[in-house]
Amino acid sequence: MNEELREVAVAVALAAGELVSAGRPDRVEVASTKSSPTDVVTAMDTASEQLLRTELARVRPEDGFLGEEGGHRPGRSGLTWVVDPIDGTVNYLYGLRAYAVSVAVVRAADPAARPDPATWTVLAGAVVDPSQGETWSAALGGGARLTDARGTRALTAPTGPELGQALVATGFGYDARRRAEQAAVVARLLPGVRDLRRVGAASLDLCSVAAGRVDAYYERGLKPWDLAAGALVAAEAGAVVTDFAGAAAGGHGLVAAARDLHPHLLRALADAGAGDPGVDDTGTDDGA
Ligand code: LIP
Repeated sequence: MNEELREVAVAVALAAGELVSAGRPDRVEVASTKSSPTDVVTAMDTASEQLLRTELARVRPEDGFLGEEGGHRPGRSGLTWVVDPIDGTVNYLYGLRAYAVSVAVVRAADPAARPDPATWTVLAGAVVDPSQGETWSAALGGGARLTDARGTRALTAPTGPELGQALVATGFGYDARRRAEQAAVVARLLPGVRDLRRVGAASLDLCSVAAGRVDAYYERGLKPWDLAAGALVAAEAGAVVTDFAGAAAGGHGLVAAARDLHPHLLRALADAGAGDPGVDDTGTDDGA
């Protein structure tokens, strides 16, 4: 079944990816804002989510749906589709190429409740990067794959360098106080690693860990839809994905790294204060 779910995730993510890339106007307007003035929504975010919601309701009518823009609709099957219609919306707004459509299906611990990364099981997922023509996918127990113009290949994450040689990706939230905390962590971590990368789309950062394009990625404050599919791609490729304490990842923290690097990075992040109590730290992964 997980392979069938992977195919559904890939098919609907490709359709939404085509919509947002072919339909991108030369000048993208901000339609509205959410948690802060820099947390923007474009008309394409909404159109992409509507396409995903409609297609998934057609092919999987019993399943639930949780989308970044439209919230949660419970299902009857015990499975819920968790979608980010455009991950990297600010990049999309500015015409930068690093944006993706992320689609995952999860089995939540409590089928009636809003799916929570700390307790859910991701069964399958797909991340479509229209600009690169790349489709990343994974099925629980079925491995991770990358499909591009050269064909489809299985992904196996490298074991990783020692910390001082590690190329680490990270990200910053939409809350200015949170960004100040994240900048302080970066200032403490940076001298101890090779370098940092800020791509602007968690789903692509996680897939880059799976492919060894970076050695690690960490971020705090992610929403369920930012991490659902990419975390499975990274884990199925053999990387380790946890929170700052080595437990299940979620909005309170996510660290994805090559297997041998992960414990060393966890220690360095703890020393840098990445998991310390901070702004807006409600402990819940409530995205809306
Ligand atoms: C983005 C994440 C990214 C984070 C941004 C933003 P969005 O998601 O993918 O990792 O640093 O602040 O949350 O808002 O483009 O879906």
